[in-house]
Amino acid sequence: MPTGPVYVAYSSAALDATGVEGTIQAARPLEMAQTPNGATLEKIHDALLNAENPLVVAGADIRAAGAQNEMLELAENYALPVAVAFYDYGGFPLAHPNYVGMLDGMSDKEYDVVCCIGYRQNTRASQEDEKFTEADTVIGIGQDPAMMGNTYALDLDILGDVKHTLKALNAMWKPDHANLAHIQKRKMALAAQSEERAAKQAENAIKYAKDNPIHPLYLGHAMARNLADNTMLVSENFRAADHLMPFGYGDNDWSLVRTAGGSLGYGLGGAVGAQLAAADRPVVLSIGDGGVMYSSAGFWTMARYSLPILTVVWNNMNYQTVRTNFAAWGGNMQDQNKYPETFLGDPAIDFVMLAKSQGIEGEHVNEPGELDAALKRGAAAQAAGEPYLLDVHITNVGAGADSNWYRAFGSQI
Ligand SMILES: Cc1ncc(C[n+]2csc(CCOP(=O)(O)OP(=O)(O)O)c2C)c(N)n1
Repeated sequence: MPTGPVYVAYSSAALDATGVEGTIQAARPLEMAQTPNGATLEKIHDALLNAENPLVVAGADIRAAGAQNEMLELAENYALPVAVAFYDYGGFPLAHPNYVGMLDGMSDKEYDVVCCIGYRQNTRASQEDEKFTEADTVIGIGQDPAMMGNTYALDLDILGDVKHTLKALNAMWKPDHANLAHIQKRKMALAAQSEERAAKQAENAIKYAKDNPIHPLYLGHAMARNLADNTMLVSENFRAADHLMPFGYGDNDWSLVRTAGGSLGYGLGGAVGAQLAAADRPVVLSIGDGGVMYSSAGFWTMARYSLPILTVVWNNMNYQTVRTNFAAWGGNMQDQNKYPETFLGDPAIDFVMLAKSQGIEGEHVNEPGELDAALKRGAAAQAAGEPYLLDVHITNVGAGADSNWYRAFGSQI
């Protein structure tokens, strides 16, 4: 299945050539074989139906194939718990009862049947990354050979258009199956865990509402409730609160753009690209203060081309991810509560001025009580066709959150 973006390269000679005419021909996508092997489908159907403790991991191929409805039908019929890939919270509707979490944040061990759909089991090229070691049957379905290949062996697999495969699988479902006791039990367990997570999140939204400085989870909740329907969120914000955003498959739901890995620097360019590609959708850039500084020249591009992107800077004056990783490693840094090169204050960077210097209006948000109104102003500016920036001052959380030490030039720790 062809995917974008398309990279076009010209030789120097071609760039210098004059009077040359090229034609880009409009074409339909290549037709992909539609009929998966019946015997394999049969085995996948049996495995999913009879599993004691199944799990589906929903990856990028589902959206690439436009197979969201087929995915929902499969999950709902077979009462399958669905996890998403590494920080890929846009991979499945988060409010759906079958959603169970991000795979990297939960155990991958207690499942007997695991069905990976456009999901690669090994993303870090290390042995520790081997997943589902206790499963009897690991199934792989997907159309992207790069996603399916060069990873651990599969027991059952179909390389082919995800939409066709899921459609064929769904056709094997018989209404009677719904009466099976273990399917009903699975359904009830899924509804219960989903309600529990929603209740916990609602509780947190209230619990952190008054924290001052603003708690990052509270900022996440405030964004989810104040920003526009159908938002396309470009997230360069690893430890933030993407899991609280209303991502889903529906027209009013949000969708997520982020890298598959963890390299910083794509945020502003990614938001510019997203807005150019989806001119009629509200684009919000959710980015850490550290992340902004990798690509801050992109504000000028937003202003120059009137791209109505709302940027929310999660300003904790820290490389918090690095600090907490240092702490998790243990040793001297943790013992002394001193984390080199992670405190970004002194002087504090003023992101409102940074944006203003490039032609974008914005404001600081310091108080939790100001947050809703500020986000609404941001959304209104966006709706009026203007880029806008909110520099939201949030608190640090996790190990070393109280440390604002930094090493003087030339000194030892
Ligand atoms: C190009 C690149 N350089 C360095 C890193 C290492 N790194 C990972 S997270 C991070 C800090 C990000 O800080 P910020 O955007 O403020 O988010 P926070 O961790 O505070 O939530 C850094 C430097 C990286 N991921 N990519």
